[in-house]
Amino acid sequence: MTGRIIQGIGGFYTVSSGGNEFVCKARGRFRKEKISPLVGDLVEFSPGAEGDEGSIEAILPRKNVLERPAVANLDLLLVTLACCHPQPDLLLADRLLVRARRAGMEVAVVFNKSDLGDAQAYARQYALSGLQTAMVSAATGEGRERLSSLTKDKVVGFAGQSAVGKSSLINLLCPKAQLETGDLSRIERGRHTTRRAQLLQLPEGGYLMDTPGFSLLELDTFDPEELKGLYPEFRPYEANCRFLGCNHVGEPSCAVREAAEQGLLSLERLERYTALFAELKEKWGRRYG
Ligand SMILES: Nc1nc2c(ncn2[C@@H]2O[C@H](COP(=O)(O)OP(=O)(O)O)[C@@H](O)[C@H]2O)c(=O)[nH]1
Ligand SMILES: [Mg+2]
Ligand SMILES: [Zn+2]
Repeated sequence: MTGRIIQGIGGFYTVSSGGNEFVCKARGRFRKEKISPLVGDLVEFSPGAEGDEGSIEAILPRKNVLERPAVANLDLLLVTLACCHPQPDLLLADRLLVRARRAGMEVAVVFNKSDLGDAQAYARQYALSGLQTAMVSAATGEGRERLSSLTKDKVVGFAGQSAVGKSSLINLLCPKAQLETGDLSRIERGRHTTRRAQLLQLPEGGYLMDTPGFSLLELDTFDPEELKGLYPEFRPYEANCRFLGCNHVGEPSCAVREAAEQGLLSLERLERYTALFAELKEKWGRRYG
């Protein structure tokens, strides 16, 4: 049988298949081959006889893998921010977008807590970048339809700073999830409510995954020349830059920069790109050190 791993605890995996759940152990050879099954994996398994656990026989090829949290095969990563409380950290959002795109995932940006403030100006930066955005309030339910249309039939992860309301949004879309939500002070004391990856199956199709919040995120070390490729909004302009291989970080006659100055792209996001480029360049320069 084939199914999807939705949870893994202490060597036991819950596999969802045809609306049923099966508890399975991974076969010994996975350990020998040093691959471990991940939440999100599509697997071949044999269900156990009455009362016994089944066993995972094979892991099907992965479409993508995220390391933290450890999860495979996400169709969409929703980078989640709050309109305020906490103040949106757009640089962190850009780091998450870069990371997810490098891992080959689709991305979209969600602003929660629309009942507390107006984040249209921030959302516009991402809309100008060709990203889907949603304004929602887990508290009032505003924007729920828009959010469900983004997540429908997909395996979706929510990522972002602590206390932006990731768990609350999952509860909004999937009330039976009843995830614990926390206030900021509790989180500041280091008590995270979400510890490990777990997929929740939606009755209308698809899966949602909560992730622990974080506020610091370093990019992996990779060639800074690759960064611009993770900003697909630059592509229509790049051919018009004066220099072949322009990185759009202050070179003369840069068409990407000009597009941003004309309001065709977000100048703020281009400036954060420039900062990330400098950071990567520095890391890349001392990669052997
Ligand atoms: N006013 C308001 N508060 C919210 C909203 N969504 C979540 N919260 C509150 O924000 C806090 C953090 O929410 P939580 O879902 O735990 O955030 P997480 O750390 O991202 O999972 C909790 O106190 C929630 O009740 C919202 O849309 N509006
Ligand atoms: Mg949470
Ligand atoms: Zn350029």
